[in-house]
Formats: sequence, C-alpha cells, structure tokens
Amino acid sequence: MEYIKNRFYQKASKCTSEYQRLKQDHSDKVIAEVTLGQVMTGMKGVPSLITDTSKLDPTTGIRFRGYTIPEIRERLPRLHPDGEPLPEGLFYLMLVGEIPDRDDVLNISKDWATRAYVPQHVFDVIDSLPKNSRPMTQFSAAILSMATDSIFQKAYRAGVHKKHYWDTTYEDVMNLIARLPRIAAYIYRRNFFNDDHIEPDPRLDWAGNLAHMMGHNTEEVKRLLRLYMVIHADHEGGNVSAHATHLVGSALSNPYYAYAAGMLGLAGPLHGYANQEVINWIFEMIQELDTENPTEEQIVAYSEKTLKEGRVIPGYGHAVLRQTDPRFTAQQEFAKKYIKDDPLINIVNTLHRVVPPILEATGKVKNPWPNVDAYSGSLLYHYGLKEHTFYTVLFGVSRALGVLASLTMDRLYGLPIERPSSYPLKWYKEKVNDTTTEGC
Ligand code: HAX
Repeated sequence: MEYIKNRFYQKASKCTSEYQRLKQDHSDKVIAEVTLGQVMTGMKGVPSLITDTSKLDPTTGIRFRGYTIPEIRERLPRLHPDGEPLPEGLFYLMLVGEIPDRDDVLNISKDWATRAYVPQHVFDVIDSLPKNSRPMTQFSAAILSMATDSIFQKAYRAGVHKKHYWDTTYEDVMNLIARLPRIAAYIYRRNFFNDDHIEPDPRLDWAGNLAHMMGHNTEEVKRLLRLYMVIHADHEGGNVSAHATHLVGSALSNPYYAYAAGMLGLAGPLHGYANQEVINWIFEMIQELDTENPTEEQIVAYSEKTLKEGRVIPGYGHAVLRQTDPRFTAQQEFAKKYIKDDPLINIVNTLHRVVPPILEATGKVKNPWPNVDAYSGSLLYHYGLKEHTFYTVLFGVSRALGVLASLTMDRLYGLPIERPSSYPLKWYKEKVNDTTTEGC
C-alpha cells in the first residue's frame, strides 16, 4: 500500500525538519536536571528519548498520539459494530499520527496478508530447538533468523544515502509485522498441539488470522486478541522492550535485530514475562489453598506471605504509572461484558480489591495498583488459551506495532547512535561530596 507509506513520509518528514531545526538552534539549552536518585533508580523520569507514537501519563495512563485507551476503543475502525478496533488501525495512528478510516485499516490488513510469507528456514530454526525451550526463546530465534531477508541491510551494504534509510526500514517493518502471527502460531501449535499446524487465511485480519492459526477460530477469541493486540502495542519509549529496540536500532542494526533485542528484554519477569508470573502465582495459590474459590481472607494471607518471602506480587506496581492501569480496566470491562462467572477472573477481581492496601502498607511500593499483566492471563485462560508459557509471545507480537513504528520514525529523523555516559560509583560519591567510606 504505497499510499500509506507516502502519507507517513509526507507527515513525518515535517517532524524531521523540526528535529533538525531544534538540534541546530537549541542544542545548548538546559531542559532538565538529573538527581542521583534518578540515576540509582534506573534513570526514571530522565528525559532522554524522542518517541512520537505514545506517551505515558502517570495518572491517566497511555495515550497513543494523544488518544487514551477508551478513546481509541471508541474511535478506531472495527470489523463488527460491537467488536474491538483492529490493531492495524492503531499501527496507522502511531505511524501517521491520524485516526485512519475503515478503508485505510482494511488496506493495511490486505497489505500485511500479502507480506505474510515466512521463509522455510525460519521454521527450520524453530524446529531445531528443543520443544522444552521457552516459547520466547523460539520466537526471538525465529525473528533473528529472518534477518536474512532484511531489505534495509542489503540497501545499506549497497551504499544507499542515509536520507533513504527510513524507506527500506519501513519495508522491513511491514514484512516483519506481517509475518509475526504465523511465527507465533507455529510455535504455539508446535509446542502444544503436536506440530499440527494451520495455514494462514489471507482473507482474515491480522489478529483474526492469529486466532485462526492458533486453532481458536471463534469470534470470541478473535475479539479478545484484537483488544489484546491494541492495548499491549506501545508504552512510550523508555520501557525495556521499546528502549532495547530503539537502542539496538540506533547502531543501524537491521529491524529484525532491533526487534529481537526488544523481545529479549520483554522476556524478563519484571516486564512481559509478568503475564505468565501472574497466572503461575494464582495457580500456586489455588494449589496451596486447595480451592478454586478462595475467600478474601485467604487471598490476603497468601499475598502477605508472598511479600514476606521476599517476592513481588506479579501484575502490581509500575515504574511510571501511579493509578490502576487503563489497560487493566479495559480488560476488566471486557470481562464484565462477556463473561458471567469464572473462578480465575473472580480471583483477579478480588486481588484488585485486596492487594493495593497490602502493597501500600509496605511503605515503599510507589504504585500499589494493578498493571496490564494482572488481567490478561485470566482472559486468555477463560477462552481456552491455557498454555501460559506462551503468553509473553502474544505480548511480543503486539509490542511490534509500537516499537517498529517508532524505529521507522527514528530512521526518518536520522537519530544518532545512542551513547549515554557511565561513571564508576566513586565519581557519583564525589559529585555529592560524600566522604563516608565503607571500604568500597
Ligand atoms: N510486589 C512487591 N514489591 C514491589 C512491587 C510488587 N508488585 N512493586 C514494587 N515493589 C517493590 C520493589 O521491588 C522495590 O523494592 P526494594 O526497594 O526492596 O528494591 C520497591 O517496591 C520500590 O519499587 P518501585 O519504585 O515502586 O517500582 P520499580 O519502578 O522499581 O519497579 C516494577 C516497577 C513493575 C518492576 C515493580 O512494580 C514490580 O516488580 N512489579 C511486579 C512485576 C510486574 O508486574 N511487572 C510488570 C510491569 C508492567 C510491565 O512492564 N509489563 O510488561
């Protein structure tokens, strides 16, 4: 769909001029100060990245190009009047900066369907890994193995002018996103359905096709996956998966390498792996208490015990958010609308009531409220996607939309290689005139 690429270029190249002008005219202006505390807590709040696709507000949550989750659920085109918006529309919004119309979205669906062919060697790479290797290991290896197809890399080697880097990046990004449902579903069917694979159906939308290839070909699962793919797509630029993609991409590594790096970060338990941890933790609780319907008191006691053991309560807390995550709320509303009574969802709702005061009482947790991962597993489980070791792969497929739209933008801006400074601990000590010595 050449017109979408052109529309992106027309809109985004104006931002490129602004970027160049700002750099030239204002580079010496001070925009923020950095405290030692920020350095020591993972650079929280230090403005140092340019990301246009989305911005995270601590109280109102994520805004995609200015639109909140309820707004995009209301305004983005959908296939069915009472369904969820198509993730293709969110990708368009993040890339172009405008709400697309229905034709734009259907055209992206068609474009991705035509780009969805996965070379045989990618399946061979997946098949060469032991079946007990984690789905995220298989997913990342598959993405890396596709770098053989990178158009950006070929163009770079052929000596293309740097002002055209964005063009081949765009092509790689569209091919990569288009292929992800096939790869994810292949890993799913390999691991959990004895290699009984299902061919893609090019008439389906991106998320619908994923549901179909996973073998969950119902309108309910398609609707859930559309919601899932929308809400997990982006969370501004500083989270580990987005930042890792950007960082590796800043060395002009091809988009397959950059996105694979992001996925390796997403695989960590403090990030995307938390969606598995939540379900593991709840099942441990059910097993230990020997009931699928624990009382509120039992859930409180189990949560307190987890903290005493020096573990985190998965699905709670956030580095930036200071309120219930609107991605959690969107899933809660979805469950309220479509699911009558489900023991797992009942536990998740009880946790929502009891965990925040418990975390608040520790006096150290900055955000006691639930994040996106607190709900997602229980919904997937309800609809029959019970294989929780796979959940982070689903998160990864969705996250491609935001981080790869941003990477395309990075290349159009011509952002430089990222290179912050590091110092020994001693240097920071001197900076704050600390003369105490502990023998370090
Ligand atoms: N349970 C217990 N302790 C928690 C906690 C939780 N859910 N959340 C934070 N804390 C603790 C921290 O471990 C930290 O303890 P120490 O001072 O002893 O190191 C203290 O509270 C202060 O942490 P914070 O400033 O509030 O939080 P951070 O910005 O450091 O970390 C995390 C944010 C999301 C990593 C954290 O809240 C956490 O570990 N949560 C549980 C795991 C989780 O749900 N991760 C998914 C987050 C969303 C996401 O990225 N999804 O992909």
